[in-house]
Amino acid sequence: MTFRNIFLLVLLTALVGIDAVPGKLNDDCPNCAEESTLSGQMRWTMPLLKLGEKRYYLGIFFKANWYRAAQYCRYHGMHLASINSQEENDKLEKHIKDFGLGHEHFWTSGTDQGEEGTFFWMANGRPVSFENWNTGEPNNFRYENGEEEHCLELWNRDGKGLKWNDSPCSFETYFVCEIP
Ligand SMILES: [Ca+2]
Ligand SMILES: [Ca+2]
Repeated sequence: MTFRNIFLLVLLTALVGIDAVPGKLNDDCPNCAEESTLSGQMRWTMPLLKLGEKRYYLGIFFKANWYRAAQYCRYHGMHLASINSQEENDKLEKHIKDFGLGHEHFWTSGTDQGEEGTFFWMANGRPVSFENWNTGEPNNFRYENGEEEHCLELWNRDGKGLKWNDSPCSFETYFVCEIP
């Protein structure tokens, strides 16, 4: 195939694609939500996981340390997530797995920076009540550079699902925001 033919094929594909968009948008894009169901702020981002009055947003376009992730959520009118029940935990885990990201780490708003060993959700200021720690966590592991673990991540450490782990807050990974 000559370069010219390839060019024409690409052009034709583009034209057919444009023509097909208006009527077939939802068929072609099952994850797309109607604009009218989202606020203007969220219009161009992925749909949110809705749980009762609460909604979760997955920050998966870049990885960030805990502070940067928290700032990103705040900038967009959200907070890093809190997880307050088994139901929230299970549905959020399924949501993440459905995106094919069950092997990744995700920041939540949980932290014990204020008082070692006592975890709070920065999203709402409440102490962690429902718990889903992995075996042996939180262990406040101390690294060679002196940093200890004060920020709560979701991590499928041993194939048993997205359990909780305290991790160094400087670690850069994906994150979950929530809209209360
Ligand atoms: Ca700690
Ligand atoms: Ca840990």
